[in-house]
Amino acid sequence: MTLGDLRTGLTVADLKQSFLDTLFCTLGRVPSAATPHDLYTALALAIRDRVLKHGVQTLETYHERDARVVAYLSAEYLPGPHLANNLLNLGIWEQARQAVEELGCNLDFLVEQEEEPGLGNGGLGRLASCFMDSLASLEVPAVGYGLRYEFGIFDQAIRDGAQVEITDKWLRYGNPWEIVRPELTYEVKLGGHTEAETDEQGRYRVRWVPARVVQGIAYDTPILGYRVGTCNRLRLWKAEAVESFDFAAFDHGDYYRAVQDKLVSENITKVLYPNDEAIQGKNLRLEQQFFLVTCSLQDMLRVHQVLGRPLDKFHEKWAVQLNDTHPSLAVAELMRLLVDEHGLDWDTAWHVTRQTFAYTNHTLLPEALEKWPVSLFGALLPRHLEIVYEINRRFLDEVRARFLGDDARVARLSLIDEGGGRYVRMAHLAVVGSHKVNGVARLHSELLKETVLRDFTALWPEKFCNVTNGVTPRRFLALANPPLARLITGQIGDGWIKNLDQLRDLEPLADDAAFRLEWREVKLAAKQQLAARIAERTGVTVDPASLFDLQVKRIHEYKRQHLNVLHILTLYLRLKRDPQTEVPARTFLFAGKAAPGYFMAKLIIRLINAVAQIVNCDPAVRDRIKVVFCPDFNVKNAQHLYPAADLSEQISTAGKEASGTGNMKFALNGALTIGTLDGANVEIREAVGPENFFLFGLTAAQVIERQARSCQPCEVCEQNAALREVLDFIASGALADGDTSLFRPLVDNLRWCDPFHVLPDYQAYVECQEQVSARWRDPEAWTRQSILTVARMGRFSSDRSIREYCDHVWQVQPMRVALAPANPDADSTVQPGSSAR
Ligand code: NBG
Repeated sequence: MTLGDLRTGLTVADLKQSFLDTLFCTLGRVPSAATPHDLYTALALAIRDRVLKHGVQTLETYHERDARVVAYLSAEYLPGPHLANNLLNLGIWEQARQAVEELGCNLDFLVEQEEEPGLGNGGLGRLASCFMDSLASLEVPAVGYGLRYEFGIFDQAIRDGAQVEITDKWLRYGNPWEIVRPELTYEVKLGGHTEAETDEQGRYRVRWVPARVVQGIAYDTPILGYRVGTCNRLRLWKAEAVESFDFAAFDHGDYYRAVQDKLVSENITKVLYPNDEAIQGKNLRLEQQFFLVTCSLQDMLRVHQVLGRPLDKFHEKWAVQLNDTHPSLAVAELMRLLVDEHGLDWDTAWHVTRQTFAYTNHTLLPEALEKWPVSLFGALLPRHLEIVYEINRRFLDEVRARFLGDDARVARLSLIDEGGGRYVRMAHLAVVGSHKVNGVARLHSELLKETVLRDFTALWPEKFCNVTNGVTPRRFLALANPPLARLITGQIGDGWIKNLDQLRDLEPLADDAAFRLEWREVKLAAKQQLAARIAERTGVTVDPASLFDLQVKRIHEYKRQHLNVLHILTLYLRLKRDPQTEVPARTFLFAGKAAPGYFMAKLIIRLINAVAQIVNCDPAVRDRIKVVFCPDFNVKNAQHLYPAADLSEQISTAGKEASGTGNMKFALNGALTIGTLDGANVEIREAVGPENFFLFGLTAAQVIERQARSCQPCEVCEQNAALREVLDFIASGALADGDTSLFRPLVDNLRWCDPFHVLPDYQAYVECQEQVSARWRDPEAWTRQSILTVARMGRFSSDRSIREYCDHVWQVQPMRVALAPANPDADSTVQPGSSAR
């Protein structure tokens, strides 16, 4: 059997025919009756055919050559729309444009129809997707495992200045990128109890008798690399009822209960948890985590066995990365599968487990360090609790032997937190069960070793390393900013797309006045486009010639959007008092979602919108400063924001932002950064040069020291009249139609607690912003710095991050996938049932 050009050919004629055929044969439409979404779907399916050709070839290659494979385990992914990315990676953007144009359609319009999978909260999920892109582009054998949430992160609307959450029905019109694999289903046990017995050979065996069983079913999405044969896959699990189990469990005829069971089972992958303050203790969340790890590990074990490999060599073929603690149950689950289900002895299984896993920590914030009440854990996963206890017993024996009599240390290291209530500490489980642990930026990795994982560092110093995050230049420059990509490619060729260090060749052009002019024109065009989108979506008009000052990311107190607001109000009050004040025109743009249960974050959104209301309407300042909150920040919308930024706000409290990746996306698109010494800012500043980075604020060490001295925020207020004036202004009700209660919690929190050190950084921030304004007045100098920034961002490609993981964590080599010609003459007879797919 061979595949014809119709399904795989890349010429305009092939694509055109394929598009029409798919529209007719798969969707049952003729062009005249098709909706925009039909047309999008037909094109997506036609392109998917091309991508799948790579996918099939890739799997064959991995199996034939018995590849060592990276399995990235993540509860979140934010891939963004697939169509445009696949066109870019296949290198057929122009052909596709022409093909649909000849049929009277516009490619940009079709691309715009795609609804993105919002299967993550923010940076962590987007990082997972950048990594999937880089793994494929670097030809590394890999699979991503995750959850197919029916409802992803909520869509955000702004009504009367406040966030409103709208259910994300992303699957409503179907998803052309996924392929369901009904034959790949795994049983997932939940609850119940365990029974111990001694088998015929006299071995101690434990049987888990669950109270419920559901099943996980695989949905695959192909992840194609950039201009390579490699196409890896993202395998997402959906929960379903095991009908045979349901129906056998009770009297026949109890149809309604059977249906009820189906509903309950499907709940597990119903919805993504927003990263609220209090998700811990939510049973369903623990069910999700277990569901993810058991399906994924059973899948890996199945492949391993189909290929005839021995189980005690599992770790030689799989390198499993735990993306934060969400999948850290995998440590206990692999032990259970190997010992209970496959009969390995404990020591062998433990060796395999530890060599298999590595763990990435993504936060130091105490509220985000997962711990589960022992009672809840034991009720859902009785066997896993026993296994955790056994791992802990053996581990603490080792600790006691090394640190004789140091009971405090034993308590600190234990997998069980006993200080008031008993909890399973998931980070400890992940560290004990992994051979490598990394943070996501140099500063973060250092702080990790000094703070939350300090005792582990003393125990196993060699286990800890750093891999600074990166972002994919395909999506965040080539795709998001075609005019800038073209300008760069026109000068230095397109090698930068695969090797971002080549941007360095732009450096000499910073001194070229003609190039600087082109650079400015590209930026201005991006700002004009964004201005048009803003006018359309919010009704606010902004001046593309003004300085575009952007802060886009999740709304959180530690990220300090409110510090940004204090600066805006400072300018505003200054302009009110003295309209002659020289303030270069600035447009302040915000975007980001607040967790639905995070009161203070939602109040910050209200504050931003209230300030926008006042400032944008006040004739005294109009045209000097404008404030806009762009609703519904997601990957798709973000791609319009980064290219239009002049200034990138990275102003988190030092020591709190593990890395940040938005900081990289902005700088890669030529924005200058104003920021603190936090997360990857530190390394970005080093790379672009301190003269090209607006630095302010306390260092992480100073923050810790202030905390130790329990400094009072009001002391700062007493010494700073401008700050007092701004806080009084907010408290006065002037931003809330005279209502003094609305923003009181926010002002009081700053005045009396200020847990994120906003006030002590205020003065430095305002002064630093004055330097920004001064620099902006010199467009040539600004442009020069913008070019140099881009030229020096090569290090922040996620390709670099992935190479570091490959070399220092996974020990995995790339494997070239040779593409068969479009019409292979060779026999490719299908042999059913022989596969390790
Ligand atoms: C986030 C950090 C970011 C970091 C991303 C990706 C979590 C738990 N952590 O600073 O806050 O860039 O992870 O590493 O979402």
